[in-house]
Amino acid sequence: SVRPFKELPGPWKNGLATLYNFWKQDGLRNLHNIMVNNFNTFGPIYREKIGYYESVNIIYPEDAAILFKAEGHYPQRLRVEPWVAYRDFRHREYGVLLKEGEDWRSNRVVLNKEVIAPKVQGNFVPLLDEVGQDFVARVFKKIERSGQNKWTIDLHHELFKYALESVGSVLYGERFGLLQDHIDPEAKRFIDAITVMFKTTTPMLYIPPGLLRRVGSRVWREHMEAWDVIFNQADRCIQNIYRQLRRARKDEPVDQEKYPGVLANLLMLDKLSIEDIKASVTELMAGGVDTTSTTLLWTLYELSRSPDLQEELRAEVLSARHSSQGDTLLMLKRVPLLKAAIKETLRLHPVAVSLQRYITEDIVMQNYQIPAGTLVQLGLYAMGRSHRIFPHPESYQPSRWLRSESHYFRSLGFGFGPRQCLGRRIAETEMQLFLIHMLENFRIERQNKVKVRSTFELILVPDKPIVLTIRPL
Ligand code: HEM
Ligand code: 2DC
Repeated sequence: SVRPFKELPGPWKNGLATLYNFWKQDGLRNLHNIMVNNFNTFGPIYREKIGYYESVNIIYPEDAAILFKAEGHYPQRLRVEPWVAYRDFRHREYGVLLKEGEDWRSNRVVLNKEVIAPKVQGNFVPLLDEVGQDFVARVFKKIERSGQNKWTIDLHHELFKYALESVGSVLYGERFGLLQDHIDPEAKRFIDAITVMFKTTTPMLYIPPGLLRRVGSRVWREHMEAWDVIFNQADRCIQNIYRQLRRARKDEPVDQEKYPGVLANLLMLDKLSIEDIKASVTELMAGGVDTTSTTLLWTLYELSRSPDLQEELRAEVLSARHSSQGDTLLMLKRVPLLKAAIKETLRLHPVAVSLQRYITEDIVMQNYQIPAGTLVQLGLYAMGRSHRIFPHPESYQPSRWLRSESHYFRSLGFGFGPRQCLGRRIAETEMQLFLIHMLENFRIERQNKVKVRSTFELILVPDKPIVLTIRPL
């Protein structure tokens, strides 16, 4: 028979004791490892209370399927309170990331058509392809300047610029010029602010919102300052496009051929208020930097460790290039192994340590009763590394995604369902094009055999610099 909620194993009886243990284990940077340990100790389902938050944690794909069937019409994930508090404090509108209920849904429906519907990929490809080509040109320049026919570097900053340039070109239909030698210092400030914003979120994650401003006033101040930089920079970009549009309307014709960018389309569509558009476009701009760049860095790291796989991917890319005869959109349909490589990177190195939903109905998982309203977390990092779910989980094998075995609820790097990552289409296109251009032009080699692990800075990032050597083919 089904067992009651109160019999669930796990540290849920004393939230403060768990919070204390959490600090002792350096839980702030180790959240992903603590979850792995908890699954090892308690089994595939456990209940936990850390300070203020109570959740049920699961790891199996079958349970993920049950979870997402119970997410309801307005799926809700864990609210990142410091992000909400910033907006409340500054009287700024929430974007889709933080909206809830009907307000979330009506905004999301409009945004979906502009940023994630399959047909928009055709608009993004020429823009993102150009950014990819510029990145290659920049690498060639660096190689030439080195005088050694190679470039040895920790690419993370270059990738931040690539990612911001990419998301900027799609949102605004314009280039920032971040892949040139001299970049706008404001852009650098924006990039740094996002990293600080993520980093300063973690210490405040388990503290009740009311205490937020009083406790850890320094983190809170840094957090506020980071968001201020992010919002001011985004406001400037948005104002700029808004002005251009108004001028164009007066002076006649907008170029009908050229794709004007997500923001201009949203403004012309006139279905969302200006404040709603600003809020969500700011989130897209901020969400589009560390996420894709980190995933690309992990992918290059893995490819540098598997030269044979790198050759196999290169062969696939070269053959797709040849057979698609200059049609880049078509080319993207002919690189299944490359797409599998991105999935494989997100299996071992997910951006999000977990996916979470408040369930809207009573459910049964692993034979335990879970009441409606409970926060259920799927341990994405732990799932990707579980040998019960993925044979030889430690080995990077993109081809596992092309075999006929079941992939049911196993590839969840971007989340699931109507609340999944809004930037997914941009992220995937941008990452595929980057890897295509890199593989076509360069060989990626590792500098040393140091094993790099993940560390939790709200998103999971490498715990040490990844230094690679890039050589022309
Ligand atoms: C939400 C992952 C890139 C914007 C999410 C979620 C995940 C995720 C796991 C939560 C989904 C859920 O709860 O089901 C990733 C990964 C990325 C990436 C792995 C790249 C490798 C981006 C980019 C953007 C972006 C490039 C912006 C252009 C967003 C937004 C949401 C979101 C706005 C909130 C959507 C909503 O609540 O309706 N992302 N993301 N992400 N992401 Fe991403
Ligand atoms: C962090 O316990 C760990 O895509 C918490 O682009 C639970 C949690 C809740 C929401 C997750 C967050 C974690 C990680 C970062 C995510 C976020 C939802 C969206 C956000 C996954 C797992 C991210 C990175 C967005 C950020 C956009 C923002 C900069 C405007």
